[in-house]
Amino acid sequence: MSATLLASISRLSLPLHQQHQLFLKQLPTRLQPLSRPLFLNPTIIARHKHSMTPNDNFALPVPTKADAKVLAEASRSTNSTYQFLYFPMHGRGELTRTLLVFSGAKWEELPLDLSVQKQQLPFKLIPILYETAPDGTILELAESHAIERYLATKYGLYGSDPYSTHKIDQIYTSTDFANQLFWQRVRWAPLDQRIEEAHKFYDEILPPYIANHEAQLEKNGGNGYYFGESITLADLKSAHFIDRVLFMRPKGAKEPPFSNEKSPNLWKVLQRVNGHPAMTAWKKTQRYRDLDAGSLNFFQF
Ligand SMILES: N[C@@H](CCC(=O)N[C@@H](CS)C(=O)NCC(=O)O)C(=O)O
Repeated sequence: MSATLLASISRLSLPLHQQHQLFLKQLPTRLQPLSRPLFLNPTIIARHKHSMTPNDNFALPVPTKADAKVLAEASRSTNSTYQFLYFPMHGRGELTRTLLVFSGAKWEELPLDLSVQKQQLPFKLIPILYETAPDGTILELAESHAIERYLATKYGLYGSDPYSTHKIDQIYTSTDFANQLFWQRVRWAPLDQRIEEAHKFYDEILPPYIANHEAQLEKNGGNGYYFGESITLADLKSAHFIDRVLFMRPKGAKEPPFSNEKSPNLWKVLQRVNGHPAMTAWKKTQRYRDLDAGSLNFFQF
């Protein structure tokens, strides 16, 4: 038996978070620092194998082939169950997991092995969400933003008319733009430039973002919601962004300018979202902590 095979088998008998840590330790040093997007790095992908139990099989649900009416009907169900395929870290899966938690739906993670599963995925990328409606119809949902908007629509977090949906989408898109800059400039920065890049991000990118969003929130009375008196996709998106910027502060970097003093309205949004009972419970789970550890390890924070 080859040494590589032996190493893989012994890794599979470990709890998921330890498998992930081990996986990261085993990465060839030439791939570090991680300064290129994951999807450009097939060697990482091929080696990013892990499973929930040693006996997992990696077969994916088979989407139902049916006419549009049947699929449309299935998509209207608010009583569906879900299976989610993504890496054991937050990344592009974070908001989908949160939406599943908020919806109160039954959901689980699927074991991941892209070397087996990739070719079956519509865009050959994850995250992917499989929805099973009560009549057994299986829908395959791809592209993180499209999945998020789909779930938000289904569970009443995405406005009730085209204009209110558009207003929520403005916030979502504006925050997404800032978030993408955070990924490109800070998360993927070469390790020796990360603090400098983080400071530039805090000093140059965040102040106009904060000023604009504080003003938007002020229009709603500064009550900690972008719109009305309840959480929408806009609040979830911005709260996640702030949460990640605070969580993924490079060691040795100064504090990002998100606080009660520096961004009071955004801070309230963060408190509203993190203080929601579903979110509080989710953040306390071992799974959530494992995802935190997965993100920190993967990005070497
Ligand atoms: N636009 C896609 C991007 C998805 C994407 O880049 N996924 C990465 C992980 S975050 C992936 O699947 N990488 C695996 C690969 O490239 O083989 C989305 O938002 O869902």
